[in-house]
Amino acid sequence: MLTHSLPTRHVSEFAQCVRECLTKAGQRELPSKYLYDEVGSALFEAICVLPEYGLTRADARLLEKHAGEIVARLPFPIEVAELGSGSGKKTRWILEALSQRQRTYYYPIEISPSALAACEKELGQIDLVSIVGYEQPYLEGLRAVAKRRDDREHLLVLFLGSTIGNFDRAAGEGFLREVCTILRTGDALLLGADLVKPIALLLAAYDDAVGVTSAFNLNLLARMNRELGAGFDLAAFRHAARYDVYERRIEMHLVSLREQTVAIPGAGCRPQFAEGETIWTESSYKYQPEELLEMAVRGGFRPEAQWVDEQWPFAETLLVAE
Ligand code: AVJ
Repeated sequence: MLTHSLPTRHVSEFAQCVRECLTKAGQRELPSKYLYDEVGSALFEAICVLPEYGLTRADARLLEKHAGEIVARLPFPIEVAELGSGSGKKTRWILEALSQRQRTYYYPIEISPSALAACEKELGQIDLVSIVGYEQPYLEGLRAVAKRRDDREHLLVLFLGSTIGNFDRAAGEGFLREVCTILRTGDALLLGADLVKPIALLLAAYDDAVGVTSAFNLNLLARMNRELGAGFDLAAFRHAARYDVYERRIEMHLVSLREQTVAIPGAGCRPQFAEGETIWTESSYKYQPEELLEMAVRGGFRPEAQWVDEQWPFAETLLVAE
C-alpha cells in the first residue's frame, strides 16, 4: 500500500486557524474538518450506527442496491477517486461492481490518517482493485490523481455521505465547479446528499440519546487541549444541535455554560466566552432532490440519474462532466 502524505503541516495550520477563529469578535466558528482527529473519526464511525442517524445507512443502501446500474452508466476504462473516504465501507459495492468489468485503481483522498488506514484495511482485499491513498485536502488530492492517469482513462469521483452539506450552498456549488474543472468531458461524479425531512428527525440525528454526537462535538475542545495545550474544561460547555429553517441546515454548537477565559498556549491566545455564547463547529445543509440537479448543472455537469432512499430521504446523484 502506498500513501502520499503531507505530514507536519496539520498541527500548525490547526493552531493558526484556532487563533484566527477564536479571537475574532462576533460568532466564533471553527471549520468542521477539525472534528476528525483519531478520536473524532472513531466517534463519527459510532454515530453512523446510531438508530437516530439514518444518513449513512441510507447512503449504503442506495449504493448496494444500485451499484450495478451506476457502473453500467460509466465510461470505460475508469479509475475511482473518493473525496473523504472515511472508513470506505460504503464504497465496496461500487468497487466490486467495477472490478467485474476491469482492474480498478481506487484513490481515497482523506486528511485523517486513521480513517485512511481503516479504508485501506477495509477495501485492500478486493480482487482486481488497487488502492493508492492520498492524505491531502480534496482538491489537491484530486488534481494529483487526475494528473497521473493516461489519455484514455476516465475518472469517477465519489463524494458520498453528504459531506457536501458541510459547505454552505454557494460554496457547495463552487466546489462542484472546481471538481468539474479538474475533470475531462465524460468523467463522472457520484454525489451523496442528505435531503430535507421532518425537523424532529434531524434534531434527534444530531443530538442522540446516548450522547455520541455530543462527545464528537466536545472532542474538538479535547483536541485543542491535547494538541495546543489548551485549558478547556469540557464540563463547562455543552453540545447543542439547532435547525435553521430558513437556511435548511443543522448547526452544531458548543455552548459555554458560564463566563470563562481559556488559555490556548499552542495558538497563542486566551479567548473569553460569555455565558451562553457558542462556538459553531459544523453546518449540515439539507437539500431538495431537484436543487442538487440545478446546482450540478450550474457547476458544469449533466445529471445522468438520481436515486432516493425511501426510508431516510437521501439522494445519490450521478453527474457527468460536460
Ligand atoms: C460526515 C459531514 C456528513 O453532517 O451529518 C454527523 C457529520 N456531524 N453528526 C453530517 C456529522 C454530526 C456528518 N457528515
